[in-house]
Formats: sequence, C-alpha cells, structure tokens
Amino acid sequence: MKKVLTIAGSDCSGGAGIQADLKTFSAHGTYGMSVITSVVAENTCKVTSIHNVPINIIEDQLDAVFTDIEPDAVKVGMLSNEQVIHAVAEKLKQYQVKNAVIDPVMIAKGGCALMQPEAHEALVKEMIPLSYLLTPNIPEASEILKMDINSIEDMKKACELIHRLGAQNVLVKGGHFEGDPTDVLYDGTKFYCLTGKRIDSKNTHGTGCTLSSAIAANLANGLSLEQAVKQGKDYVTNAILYTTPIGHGHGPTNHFYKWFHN
Ligand code: PXL
Repeated sequence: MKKVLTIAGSDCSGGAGIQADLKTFSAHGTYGMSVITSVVAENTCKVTSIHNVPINIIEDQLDAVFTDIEPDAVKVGMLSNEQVIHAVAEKLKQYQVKNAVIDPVMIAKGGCALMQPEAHEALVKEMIPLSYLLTPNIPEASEILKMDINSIEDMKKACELIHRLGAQNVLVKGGHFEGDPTDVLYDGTKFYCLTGKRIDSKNTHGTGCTLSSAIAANLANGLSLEQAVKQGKDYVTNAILYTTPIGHGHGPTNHFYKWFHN
C-alpha cells in the first residue's frame, strides 16, 4: 500500500483540512498520515478561532513520520505563519521529500485568513521552490504574483510565472470564474486546459483540500501528473455531486461516494 502524508490544519467539522485529506487518502486505497500545523475551531458556516501548534511539536511530528515511514507523496495545506512555513520547508528539504503537492491555503470559504498575510513572502520564497505541484486558486495565484487574473490567458501567464518562481508544475484552478470551470495545468513546457462541469451546490467546503489530496494519492499510486490531476478533478466533482447537506452553511463533500451515496 502506498503511503501519503498531509501536513495541514485540523477542521473539527470534518469537511476540510486534515480530516478531508485523510478521508481522501483512504478513498484512494492509500495509507494516510497527518502532521497537524493548526487546530481550527470551525464549522460549515464560520471559523471561530485558530490555535497554532508549537513549532517544536510540528517538527517532532515530522521527524516521527519521516524517520520511520517514507511517504510516496506529501500534501501540504494550511501553514499559518512564517515560522510554520520555515519549519516545514526545512523538514521537506532535510528528508528530500518527493511528490510534494502544495496547496497555498490563504483564506477559508467565509473569508477568514488561514495564513497571515505577512507570511505570503515566505510562502513564495520557501515553499514554492519545494513544490512538485503548486495548486493555487485564482485569488491565491493573484496574491502570489501581485497580478490580476481575468482570463485563461492570464491563468497561463500565472502558471509560467509561478513555474519561474521554482514550482516544478503548476495547477491554477479556475473555479472562481463564472461558467464551467477550467483549470490550467503547466508542466514547464506544455499547458493542459482541463474543463469540468459546474455543479450548482453550496456543499463545497474543503474542495481545495480534497483536490490536492486526491492528486497526491494518485501520484503515490503511480499515475502520471496529467492523469493524477484529471482523475483528482473527477473525484472532487463526484464528491460534490453525491453528497447530502450536512450543517447549516457550506456542507462537506462525500469522500466515499464510490461506496455510499443516496
Ligand atoms: O479549504 C481550506 C482549508 C484548509 N485547511 C483547513 C481548513 C480549510 C477551510 O476551511 O479548515 C484546516
């Protein structure tokens, strides 16, 4: 069985963060492990508070995993501040991590900052060069590059610029545009425009976490980058489609739709 690690925040309501990641890993037949960076008190409506795990405890978790079990892929999600970014980047380098899928999580659905704005520079300098794949949405790519992104051409330009910042491959997700969403994948030479079906649903809590985790699991399972991303997108689409409303706000997706759905 392939092994996949998530380094991310905990969402107590179960739809995003570590909880979404572990469910996604299991649904892909991989063995999931988790290093928790922050404990987030939140539900489908709002974020209440954030507790950042002390740096030495994050480092100890990473050492505990890496000295015993070598992951076949690593997904990185919520990193709250510059100190956390630095600690995680150093460990990824120390253990020569392969297949690092990095989701530059900045803001939760309701608008709460999950990464301090002052840390964006450290994200660019320290995490982007360690990315096998970086998966920003449009606002995140705009923030990373300080540029407006209003079209597919702009998304392609953003991919190129982020690649130049050191990410081996880049997936700019187009879900924030109207209509059927097109994501642009760039591998340093070729662009792949991947258009999905827009589903009219408010049950989209944790979709970014779920996509990056599905891609990491697919890479661990030996899929090519293009197939890992395409199948990851299909997985998220179905997880949105086959969920039932849970909670009073943006409900979670159904990570196990393949086995259980109405
Ligand atoms: O989807 C972004 C995200 C990442 N990590 C944690 C979260 C969320 C969104 O709610 O809670 C822990």
